[in-house]
Amino acid sequence: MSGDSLHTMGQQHGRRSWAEPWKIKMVEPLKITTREQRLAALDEAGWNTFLIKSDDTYIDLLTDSGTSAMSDRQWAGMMLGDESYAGSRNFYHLEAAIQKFYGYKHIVPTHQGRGAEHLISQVMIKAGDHIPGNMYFTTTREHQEMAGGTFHDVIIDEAHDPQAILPFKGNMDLGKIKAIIDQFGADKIPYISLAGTVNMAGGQPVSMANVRAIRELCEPLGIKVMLDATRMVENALFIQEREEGYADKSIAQILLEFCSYTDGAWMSAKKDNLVNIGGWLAVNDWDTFEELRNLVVVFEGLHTYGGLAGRDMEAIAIGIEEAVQDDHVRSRVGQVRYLGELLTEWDIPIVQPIGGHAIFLDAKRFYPHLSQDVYPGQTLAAYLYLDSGIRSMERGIVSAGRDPKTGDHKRPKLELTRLTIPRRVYTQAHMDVVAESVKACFDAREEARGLEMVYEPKYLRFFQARFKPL
Ligand code: PM9
Repeated sequence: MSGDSLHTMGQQHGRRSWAEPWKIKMVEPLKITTREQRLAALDEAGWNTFLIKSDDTYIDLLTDSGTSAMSDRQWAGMMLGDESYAGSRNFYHLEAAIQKFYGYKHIVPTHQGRGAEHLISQVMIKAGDHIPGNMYFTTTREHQEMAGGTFHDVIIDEAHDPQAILPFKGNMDLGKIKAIIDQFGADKIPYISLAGTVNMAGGQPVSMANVRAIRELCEPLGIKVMLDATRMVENALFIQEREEGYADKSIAQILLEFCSYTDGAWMSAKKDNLVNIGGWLAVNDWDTFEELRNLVVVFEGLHTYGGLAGRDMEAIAIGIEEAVQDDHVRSRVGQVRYLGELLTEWDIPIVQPIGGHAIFLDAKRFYPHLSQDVYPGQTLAAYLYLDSGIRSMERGIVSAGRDPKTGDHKRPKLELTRLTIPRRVYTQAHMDVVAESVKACFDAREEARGLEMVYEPKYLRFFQARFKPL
């Protein structure tokens, strides 16, 4: 069939679909288990999806972290790894890619995002400092608290309401930042912790107008603006789609402009940068860079590898360039939307609007008969696994942990179960299977009983806690 007749056919049928901008060169078989096997696996894993073996998992939506499929160019780059201890050429490729696409001056590689969070927190935060941020992230806040800081959530109120429809639900409330400045003084605020597409709020974006306003407020007061750039590329797509003046700008242009309003960034390259391991820190200020460069050799490795192999740095450098291609970002977020729209059509409660990297099931509305004390988000993740072997992650009271001062549970308003879509890994047919399994759990929702926590680790308890069904 000629190109012309294909085109005519599309018009006759009145639809033009989008498709992934890649084809599959290598496949990894998936294992389908029986319900009995899954029940045994759940019992063994203490009803915590983090403790289930991946071999017992069918479609793995635990996280989009380190789970991307790399491209043939990235794999080819791996073969060009320069594994010299010092001055690996791949470091310079990585440095050049970050400078070109994110615009920062000085770069420190780290083994992954939390390695970068550790270093930046130790260098910038003093005991008694206060850090305003747009909703907490688990590892980010842990490092800020371990460095002696107190985190304050300054995201707009609507971000805590899963049903509030706003284009930029990840925005910070400037009034809340001003109140913290008034209460503690600007000298007690080393930086604003600004995340692109806010993970715990459902992957909700921040507008360009908001980052510009934050910059204008903070710069005269000497408060730095530091970006968690982990999913900033996805944030750029929302700006292109929703913010006036950006429809004709490329993702790369939007990313560069956004970063220009910030003083530096930390990055889990395992997400947007399309690799299985890696992270980095980038700052514009030389003195901060010098301190980071001194500290990286203590915790991560020499400042030209930071815990990474040369081949890993090469894969990140190539991944950065692939990640900012408009067709890539559109199809990545498009797949998330496809799943979200199916669930919305079936009246299944999810966080709206649909975010960038995941669908967040609203466990409070899914299981209205379960109180937060019996962990509805964790329960839903367990029942979904039991139904089909699909693995998801709790993002509610278990993830929130305990208040370090009082020891009480932190009780987030959002009690969610996250279906996180790895990049370039699953097809739309997989999304259909996922949606149908969620629907089966929704239809059987009244049968769900909650869980009891029987083992609670001290730090980041959601990773290793164990539960028993009630
Ligand atoms: N995020 C996620 O699944 C990995 C597991 S932690 C539950 O969402 C942000 C916004 C992240 C993030 C990790 C990190 C830490 C920093 N910021 O996992 O250490 O979403 O590379 O990055 C996970 P690393």
